[in-house]
Amino acid sequence: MTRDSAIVLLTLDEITGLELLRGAIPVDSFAQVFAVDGGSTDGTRELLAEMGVPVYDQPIPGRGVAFRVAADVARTERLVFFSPDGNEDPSDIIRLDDLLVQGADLAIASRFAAGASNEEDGHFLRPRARVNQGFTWIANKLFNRGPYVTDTINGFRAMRRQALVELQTTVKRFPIEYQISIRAMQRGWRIAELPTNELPRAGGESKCLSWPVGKDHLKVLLTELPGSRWFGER
Ligand SMILES: Nc1nc2c(ncn2[C@@H]2O[C@H](COP(=O)(O)OP(=O)(O)O)[C@@H](O)[C@H]2O)c(=O)[nH]1
Ligand SMILES: [Mg+2]
Repeated sequence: MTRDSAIVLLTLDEITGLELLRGAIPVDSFAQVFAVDGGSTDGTRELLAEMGVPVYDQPIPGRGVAFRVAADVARTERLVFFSPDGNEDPSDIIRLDDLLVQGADLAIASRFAAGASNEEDGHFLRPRARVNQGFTWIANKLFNRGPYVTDTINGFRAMRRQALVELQTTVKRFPIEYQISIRAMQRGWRIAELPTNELPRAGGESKCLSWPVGKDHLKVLLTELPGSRWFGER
């Protein structure tokens, strides 16, 4: 039986990862599978077409914009966002959807939960992981009244289509996930995490440049601050 859920592939020049993972994405279990593409020119779009996956364009680039396009075009109750760049383990796709079925409002594949691992494990300084965990700590302090969320930033996540619409997100680029996590916390939504193993990028390059993306996360923190525990009712 297919799930009332869609796999949303987020792509911007991910031909290598997509070729590697195409057989491992559980397309048959889901009612809908589609891609939102940020303007790939490396053959990603052609490969998606060959796989029979519809490709939707976005009016301007950015993952945040892609999330909203996905909410517009999906016909299912639930959405699982999967980025086929090699970092995310496709065997977690169904597990994330299951967390929603079990009652979570937001399901996040966590790179920092007990039993999880992230790309930088084994490195000495782990700068990216530390900055990630710093932003997560602040979000928990400012906005969370529920159990500690260990990864507020990872893009590998699932939620109901209607919940995404309700959050009225505004972020255009990478920190869309941070805004979603924060707004879910503000509303006291049930956030469930799944420990995941972050794998190495398959090919191509990360579009997530540390400094600009870090700055964008700070901006999200500032814009969401009026809804924090400091300003809101306690
Ligand atoms: N649809 C869409 N996908 C994007 C865009 N920017 C990045 N992505 C995809 O989002 C995923 C994560 O991006 P990546 O650069 O790997 O970030 P990192 O994993 O944080 O290093 C990849 O699958 C990218 O192809 C965009 O503007 N639109
Ligand atoms: Mg990646």
